[in-house]
Amino acid sequence: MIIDCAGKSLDLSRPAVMGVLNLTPDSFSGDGLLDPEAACERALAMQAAGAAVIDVGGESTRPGARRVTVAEELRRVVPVIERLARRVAVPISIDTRHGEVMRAAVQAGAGLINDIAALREPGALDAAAALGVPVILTHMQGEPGTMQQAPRYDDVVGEVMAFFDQRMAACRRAGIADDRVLLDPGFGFGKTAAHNLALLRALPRFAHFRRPLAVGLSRKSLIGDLTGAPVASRLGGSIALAVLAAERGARLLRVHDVECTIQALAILDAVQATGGGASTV
Ligand code: PT1
Repeated sequence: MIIDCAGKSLDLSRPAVMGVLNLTPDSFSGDGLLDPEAACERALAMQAAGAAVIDVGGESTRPGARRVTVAEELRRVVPVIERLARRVAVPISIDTRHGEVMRAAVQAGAGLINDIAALREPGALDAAAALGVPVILTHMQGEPGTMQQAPRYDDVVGEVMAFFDQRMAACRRAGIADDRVLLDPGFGFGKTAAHNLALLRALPRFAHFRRPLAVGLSRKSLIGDLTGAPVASRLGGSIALAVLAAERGARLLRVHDVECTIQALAILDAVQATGGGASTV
């Protein structure tokens, strides 16, 4: 399964890694960057480590994060995307909820839209339809500012699946065909640890949609909930979750620690024996 990202290919026939490039001073993971040159160096390092996509974001969406203005978001992401488009070979995705930022980012060289609001913000659906690039639709209950106050579901897996049906239908009506869509259950977006674990266990059921599954688990509070580890010490949990998600069918893993995740996925690939090598012994 190869996804065309405005002329650059993203091969999802096996699990691939999306490297996080935060351009926010308030990133939850503590790696937020603002200087465009430093951001570009970091993107090149993630590409060299094996990232198949670089995900550029100018607005933090971690629990409790505050909105920034569209002007501020544009100021953070556009100069970096322009630079990356010239220097990075892999596709660039834009992590935004705002149609105006999607348009400017794709104009600057982004080839994939990563929207944690699943194109529900005013103008986002039309912008994505007009831009013609693939879109990641993520499930979120509530808003980043308040989503972790009291997440509640009768059936978290069923409700996320119903949400995907609704959003894919909205996309189709707007002119975004199914083959441009990736789906993401939105770990940590209005979910307790029990909800996140239920979704992880149920990931194989999402094959029902016949679309590539993206997941973001890296350094999230789920790991803190399960282990007590603070955000700066969650590499082990992040790797475990990446492998467990890939084993259950996730094809795009959004991570901070690209090199370690690629190494872990190589082990999974060998054990699953899809890569030749030891498989014929
Ligand atoms: C994600 C994701 C994302 N996560 C996609 N994009 C974030 N497609 C940003 C916590 O519980 O999962 N998928 N873009 C970051 N958001 C969070 C959410 C960060 C929850 C931290 C937590 O700690």
